[in-house]
Amino acid sequence: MKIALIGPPKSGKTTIFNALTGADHEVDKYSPPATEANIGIVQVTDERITRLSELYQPKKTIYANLEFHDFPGIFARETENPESTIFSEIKSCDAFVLILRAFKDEELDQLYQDTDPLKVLSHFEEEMILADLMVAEKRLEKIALSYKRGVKTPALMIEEKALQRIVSHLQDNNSIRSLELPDEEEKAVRGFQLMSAKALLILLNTTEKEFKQQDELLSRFRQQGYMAEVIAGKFEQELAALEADEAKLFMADMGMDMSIKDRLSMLCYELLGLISFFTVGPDEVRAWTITKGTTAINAAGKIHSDLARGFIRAECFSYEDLIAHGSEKHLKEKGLFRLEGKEYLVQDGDILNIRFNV
Ligand SMILES: Nc1nc2c(ncn2[C@@H]2O[C@H](COP(=O)(O)OP(=O)(O)OP(=O)(O)O)[C@@H](O)[C@H]2O)c(=O)[nH]1
Ligand SMILES: [Mg+2]
Repeated sequence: MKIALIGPPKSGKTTIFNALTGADHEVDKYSPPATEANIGIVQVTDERITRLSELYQPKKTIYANLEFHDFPGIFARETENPESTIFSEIKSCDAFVLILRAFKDEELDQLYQDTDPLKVLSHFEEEMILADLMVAEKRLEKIALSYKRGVKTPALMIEEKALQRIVSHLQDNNSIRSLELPDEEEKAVRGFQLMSAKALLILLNTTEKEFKQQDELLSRFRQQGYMAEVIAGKFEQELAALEADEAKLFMADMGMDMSIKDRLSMLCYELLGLISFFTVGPDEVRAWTITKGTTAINAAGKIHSDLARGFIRAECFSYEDLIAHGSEKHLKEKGLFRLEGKEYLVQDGDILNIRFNV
């Protein structure tokens, strides 16, 4: 999963990225916008994998991971081109974390007029809606042209219907996040990677002093239906540079019970409706990330396309049961070792072994 850190200039994106990944990219009030994104992979802490690894003693243990992309500030300049490489990279991410500045800084206030996080959010929503409108209208024109040339396929007609719904939704100033499309229409337009359709988490970046004073602002965002959280970016970056024990003391002082890495991973899982299933064995214990509601055959396809193609059955038991009963042998005796078919909906913590034949 690719998560984009986006926001207006100087809201603290790179500071937070550094804290998350342990990187040391320059953070500076006056530096011009970077020309490309910083990319970092964050391993998703999961005690269950640690326990499984102790149990199976595999050669390799692989945790799930999230890929964070730290983009330069956007939507601050008239001359920005929503068709530029940066924007297509942003659109290729699965979800957006919008970082808004909620710390005081007189110099930054002077450089950037809009400082009210609520206003900045509506500005972002407007810009994303405009960018999506451009894409959808352009495509509709192309479809109309095809019709004129006598090409009018059922697939094009479905796409046209979806785009017309999208355009009218956007013209009413709504983001696509709030539009429910029938499955086939949704599939027809998925490739456009519309910005206002992406899952969005708002992170208010503030100082350690003001960390506990953001409740009112947070609830305003939440009332509008957004998922919103607060973070002390600079403080987190300083924490990341400390020894673990020392960092824990500072965190306890602030009433923080999770590292930024664990907290953001958890939030992204929640935001995207993600869960994990596991594969175990003497070679490898591994976590796989899927969305809630994924069928056994699609989960098998995550591991390898052959496993989906030749899918016969999934041998399945739950992590909880394994820990409660101690071994696969005991699970079998208790009847907790199941065989599931293609359409079984994989649950968080399922341990799967796919039987297949190609
Ligand atoms: N006081 C305070 N300053 C911060 C905080 N987070 C970032 N800053 C400062 O804000 C300035 C910009 O931080 P960056 O992390 O580079 O911001 P950015 O969003 O990556 O900036 P661009 O990529 O240029 O848009 C730096 O001088 C940081 O030290 C914070 O939580 N508190
Ligand atoms: Mg930056």
